Amino acid sequence: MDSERYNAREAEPKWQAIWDEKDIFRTGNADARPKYYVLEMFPYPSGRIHMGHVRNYTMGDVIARYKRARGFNVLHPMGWDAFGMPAENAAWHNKSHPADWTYANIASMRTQLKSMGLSIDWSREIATCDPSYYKHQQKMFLDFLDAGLVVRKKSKVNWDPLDHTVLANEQVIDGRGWRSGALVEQRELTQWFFKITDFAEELLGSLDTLTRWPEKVRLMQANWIGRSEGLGVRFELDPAPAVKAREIEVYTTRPDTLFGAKFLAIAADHPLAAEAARNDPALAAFIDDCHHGGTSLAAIETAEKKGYDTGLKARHPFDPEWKLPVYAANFVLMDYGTGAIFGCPAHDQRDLEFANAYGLGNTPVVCPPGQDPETFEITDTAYDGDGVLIHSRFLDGMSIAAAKEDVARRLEGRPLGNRPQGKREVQYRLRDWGISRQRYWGCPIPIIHCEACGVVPVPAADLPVELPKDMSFDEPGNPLARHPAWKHVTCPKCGGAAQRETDTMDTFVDSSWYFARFTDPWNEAAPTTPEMVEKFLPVDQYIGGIEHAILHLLYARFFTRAMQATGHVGALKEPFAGLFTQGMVVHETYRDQDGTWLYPAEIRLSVGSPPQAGNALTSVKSDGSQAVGRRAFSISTGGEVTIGAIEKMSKSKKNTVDPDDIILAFGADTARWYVLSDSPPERDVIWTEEGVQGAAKFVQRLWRLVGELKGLAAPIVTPVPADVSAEAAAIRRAVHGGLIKVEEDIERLRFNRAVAQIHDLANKLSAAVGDIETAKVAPDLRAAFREAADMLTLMLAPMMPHLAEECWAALGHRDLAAQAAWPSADRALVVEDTIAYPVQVNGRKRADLVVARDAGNAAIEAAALALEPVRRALEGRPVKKVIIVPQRIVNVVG
Ligand code: ANZ
Ligand code: ZN
Repeated sequence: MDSERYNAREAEPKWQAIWDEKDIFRTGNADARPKYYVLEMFPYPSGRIHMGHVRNYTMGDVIARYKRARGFNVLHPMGWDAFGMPAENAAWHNKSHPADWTYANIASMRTQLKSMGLSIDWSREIATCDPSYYKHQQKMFLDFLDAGLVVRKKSKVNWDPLDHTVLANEQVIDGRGWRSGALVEQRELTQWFFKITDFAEELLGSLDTLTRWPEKVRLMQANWIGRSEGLGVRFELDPAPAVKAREIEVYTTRPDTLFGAKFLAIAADHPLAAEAARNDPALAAFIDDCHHGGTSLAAIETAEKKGYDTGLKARHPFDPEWKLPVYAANFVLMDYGTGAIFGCPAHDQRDLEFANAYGLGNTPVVCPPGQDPETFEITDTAYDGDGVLIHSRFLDGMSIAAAKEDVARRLEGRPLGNRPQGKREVQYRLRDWGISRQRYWGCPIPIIHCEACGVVPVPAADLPVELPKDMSFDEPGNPLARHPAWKHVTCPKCGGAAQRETDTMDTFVDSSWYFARFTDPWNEAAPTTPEMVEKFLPVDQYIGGIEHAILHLLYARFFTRAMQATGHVGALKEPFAGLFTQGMVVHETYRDQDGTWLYPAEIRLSVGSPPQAGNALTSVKSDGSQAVGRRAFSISTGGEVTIGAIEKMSKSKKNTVDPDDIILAFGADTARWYVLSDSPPERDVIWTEEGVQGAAKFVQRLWRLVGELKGLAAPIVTPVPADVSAEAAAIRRAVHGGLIKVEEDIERLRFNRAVAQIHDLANKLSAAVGDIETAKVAPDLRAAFREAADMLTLMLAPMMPHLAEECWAALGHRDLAAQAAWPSADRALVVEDTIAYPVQVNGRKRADLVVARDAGNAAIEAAALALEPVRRALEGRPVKKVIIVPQRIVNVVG
């Protein structure tokens, strides 16, 4: 065995077929063992898997295999997030049908994933574009509607006038549609919304319970939900002929700065602005102008601050003689707070930019610590830090908190009309989730519009509302709305002619509950089987990219609550108990003399040190030339190629490697091993040719080592005798010590360290094997080698499952490594039998003392005093006292 090379290309498909045939990764819903649910974010079927998938799914698979070996009933399913724009775009370009395109992609990606040797229960596979999946989603939509969790309302959307479609905020680039390039308009459309805001407080509060989530992700969600505590303040308006209203209500989180107010501003869509614009064409034009450009917060925040003076005047709440101008302004959003603000330029950057543009001045009212109130000035940068109130009459000298409280109390206690002038309020940035998309390739919204009856839900018995197959994609806009027949139906209520809703659901809806469907994907009658949801959920370990930190993870948390309210998930609250966000796979870039990008497969490298992993992107110089003496040449022309920066693998820069090529050349185990090694899993890992070669070599080395161990080993099931020689004890200590560390590292998802432990153990065992003369291996040593070979193989198994099977079989086992129990480490073996004490003389450390762990105090004292450095330090003085702190330290007082 030790002379042959391990042939991954033969071994891997062989073992995959055996696992398949024995169906060993199927998870029993009736299995009574404790469950463990490990899930990687399911892929979009784009056509081919990429290295990011390889890393993601390998991590999940290591956990799945490890937990299975530890006796858990592991659920490790896979599915496809299969609706979405790319299929429709492909249909547009290739005249193919989105369904054909999608299912063909799924088939090839499934084959690819299988070639990685993932331990997945494929019997639970789901595709969100399948009517057998989306029918349940439609049912839940109707249940949510019944429960008041779905509403239909008007909202502002990004409208692309050329493509006739709504665009997501991400699809608006510099105010233009990403595909058409047309200037985007804001339109009011009636859309369907999920009422995620009903759960704002709950979604925020429960973040504290997610102790196994990255702090960063919890913070991002908290900011997104954006709870703010402030005051609603009503300002009296001077009577003006143009408008009927006599007041404006603003929302402020800084009532303490009221004496620094310089203006009021209302949103362009504020009813007052519309009213004032009736007699003011210039204001009307300004409002119209505000409707161009995106609706996203980012778009608004970066836009130049523009306003228009409405001519209205508002009275300061604490000084009726003090009149503030009222502007319509582009940076005030209608759907936050009251759609109106008072502007305090000294302490708010947006207000300052605005005031500087319109010559409104500023008065600082909070003085930073250490500044002189007489001279403190604001010019270009607003001050939003802590300090003491100044220029603020009765608030002068107060802290910000005290001033806020004082203003709130005064305004709450004072009527304006028949209500108090101020009211404490809590606001959230979170908005209801608009799910309507004017697209074909999504889950149809199960609604019928009838002239007589209005909005009518599709009866549950008529679900699914299936997408029509005969489609044409040759015009822009929503293909479903153009279909000649599909939308025409009879009203389920009155039997009259009616029309289907032609919008489909946002694809984020599809991914908001798939993890629950996996617990019982066979249930045809209902979306879930609540007992199974309660049995398997929450997901114990969820793994995916940080890019989903907010949307997907927040939507899924909302959906779980909505499903709970409608009886679909039992008592489940949070879907994901543990979350891990993995880093990217990055690679050098290559360019030839003409500046054309080249694939790694198109170049040949000359020797030199490859870039080091660890802190990937940050450690690379701006030109990317971090590696030393390394040169690259084009294989086709032989010309030298410039090695560029290390970046996220992307098709545009051609710095990708194809998982298929890697698996074909080196085997899946090598690819798996490599993506786990080198970098902590949350950091980026640099893919290099040298690195993958190194991993491939290590596979061969392990194979040889197990062969050598086998040559020296006792037959199977030879227990190691209780009393063994020092040599055998050392081997056992290395193996059991390594096992304990690998265990800890996998439990804590420190896969790179688990890999390093196995390297370390392999070195120790190679050394032990090298020292042996085969002829005279004593029985205890043979037993220790047997144990070492078996345990090393099982330790490898979660990471390199195919190699492990091959070794396991070669070692004479009849069962599968994938089904073997995790070896149990004997901790007693690892405890060293000696211990080192630092020895201090009068408080200064003078020496180290190595004694037997079980040495008594008298023996320790005698040994310590006999040490040469200790005697020297005592300089002949008598010893007054020796204090021994067991297992810790020896103190000599002299
Ligand atoms: C006066 C003030 C003075 C403000 C100051 C800030 C600093 P958060 O924390 O996000 O809730 N604001 C209120 N409604 C707005 C809207 N519809 N569009 C744009 N801005 C709006 O922010 C609340 C603050 O954002 C409010 O407090 C208000 O400006 C502004 F030194 O009021 B503040
Ligand atoms: Zn009707």
